[in-house]
Amino acid sequence: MKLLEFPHSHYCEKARWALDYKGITFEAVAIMPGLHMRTVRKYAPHTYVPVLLDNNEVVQGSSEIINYVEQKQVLFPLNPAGADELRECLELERSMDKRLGENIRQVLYSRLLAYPDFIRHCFTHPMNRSRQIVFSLFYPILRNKIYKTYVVSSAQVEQAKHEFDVAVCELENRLKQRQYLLGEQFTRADLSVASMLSLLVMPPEHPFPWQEIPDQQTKTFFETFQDHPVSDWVRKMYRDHRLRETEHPS
Ligand SMILES: N[C@@H](CCC(=O)N[C@@H](CS)C(=O)NCC(=O)O)C(=O)O
Repeated sequence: MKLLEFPHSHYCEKARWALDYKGITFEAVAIMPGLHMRTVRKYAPHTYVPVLLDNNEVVQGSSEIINYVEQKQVLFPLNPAGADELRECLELERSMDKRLGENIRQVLYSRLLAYPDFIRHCFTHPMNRSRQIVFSLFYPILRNKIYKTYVVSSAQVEQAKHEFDVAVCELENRLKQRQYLLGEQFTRADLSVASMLSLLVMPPEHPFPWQEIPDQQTKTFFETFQDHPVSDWVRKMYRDHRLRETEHPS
């Protein structure tokens, strides 16, 4: 089984975590941004990753990958048992993927695209040297494209920051009296939310080697978030549930 990915993407982390949690062995394959469109479109209708390739099956998107592994491996369920809880869980996942995931991506790219070496590391650290050189050569074009797609304007970045803060505040309130987002058990909602916030918190169990943040404003934003109760919760989710395949109780 192969997972086509951008290593630092929080949506890819969500898919990796689900696969690891289920004890499913897979090979993560980092693909070149820009050229990824052709690679991914060979298999799937849209251009985004993660994409899971399992013999003839192609599954695109982090939530779809969770649906797929949930059917393939019924042990260690990520869906809650009841129909109402499942509905609520899926809605929370969908909403937080957008409100946390899309907004934090916009905020981070708005600052970090100015640091080519840092961005090269994010996309290409598992690739060989020649592919890293290709990345650097094409970076000016790629930077433009990422900016237009994900950053857009400083007004929209401000809006993204606001929406992100509101979503985090909601999570903080929700987690005041409980350990998990729904019920008494770890579910895909916890896995998704913790993944969406993983870049900010960088728990030690996260498999991506993050480099020192090169931008002071972003660094301060990261530092401020470290003491947040939601950060503590993300660290706990990773500590307790980010099992690797080899660590799974059989
Ligand atoms: N809804 C999708 C979103 C995935 C997504 O936005 N992936 C981004 C990387 S963070 C991507 O591949 N962008 C490139 C593209 O869309 O061509 C999911 O949950 O997997």
